[in-house]
Amino acid sequence: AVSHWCYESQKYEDPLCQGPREWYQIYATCKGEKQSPINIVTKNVVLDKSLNSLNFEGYDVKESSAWDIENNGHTVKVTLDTSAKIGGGGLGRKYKAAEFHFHWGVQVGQQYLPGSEHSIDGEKQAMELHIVHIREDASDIEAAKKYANGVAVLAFFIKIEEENRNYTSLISELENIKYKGQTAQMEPLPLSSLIPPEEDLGRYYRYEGSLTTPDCYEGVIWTIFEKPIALSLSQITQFSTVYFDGKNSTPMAENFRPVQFLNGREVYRSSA
Ligand code: SG7
Ligand code: ZN
Repeated sequence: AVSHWCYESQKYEDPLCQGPREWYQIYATCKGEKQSPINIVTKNVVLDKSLNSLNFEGYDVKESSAWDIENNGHTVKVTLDTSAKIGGGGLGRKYKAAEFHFHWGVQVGQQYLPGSEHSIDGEKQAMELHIVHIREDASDIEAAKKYANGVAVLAFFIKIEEENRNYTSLISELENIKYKGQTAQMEPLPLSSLIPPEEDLGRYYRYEGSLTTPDCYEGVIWTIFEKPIALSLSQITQFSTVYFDGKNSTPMAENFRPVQFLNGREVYRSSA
């Protein structure tokens, strides 16, 4: 069989799959010089006063058509109709929201081993939400990848705290997409309900990186917010009730790429 990419956590089940350290064998860009995720070392971060607050357009609006939520064998992903947009914040142009998905860790006994992709001063969080945006003039992600800076991802850490009722309906769909390739329809939510209130967003970090999955396209403007989203531990552990593949496969967990070298890149921070 043709080899396929996987996360380290899948290698027990599928020893021949290509883990993060081997992705480059099938996707050469994955060994590029501008890869993601990274560890953000706060003492090296450069304050950039031109990084003003982002403008969120349509983030408060509920999309008119149902959301498709999918288990794509790597994550849980919701496809968006690109009516929500971001601009400002030093982005240079507007980007429209195409999809969002999550990366998470694993529960071991009483502990939750964090599964965020980015880290700050070596510290990872339980989960990370990625809202993937594409250039306004691109028809889809594939078209956006033809440009430099074709994609802008907003990243939010998710911390173990109190229950977040805004996530109830999304998490309740997970039982309908247990296996790879399954999709379900759900009532749309305003994107703003899934992230911290705009007035609490505070500081963000900015750097130039890549997609964190193959093909590892380099041309992603990353924005990483310091202010985390809160979910309860029981909400977080429900993400691992879906599987990487079919019945009897490994529960989806630790679906993150390890941090990559900066290779001289600067990481900037906003003043707010
Ligand atoms: C997830 O992460 C998916 C991918 C996404 C990838 O595996 O949500 O999305 C699709 C459309 O399959 O890839 C092109 C793209 O957005 C990488 O996204 S990430 O760098 O934000 N983690
Ligand atoms: Zn992601």
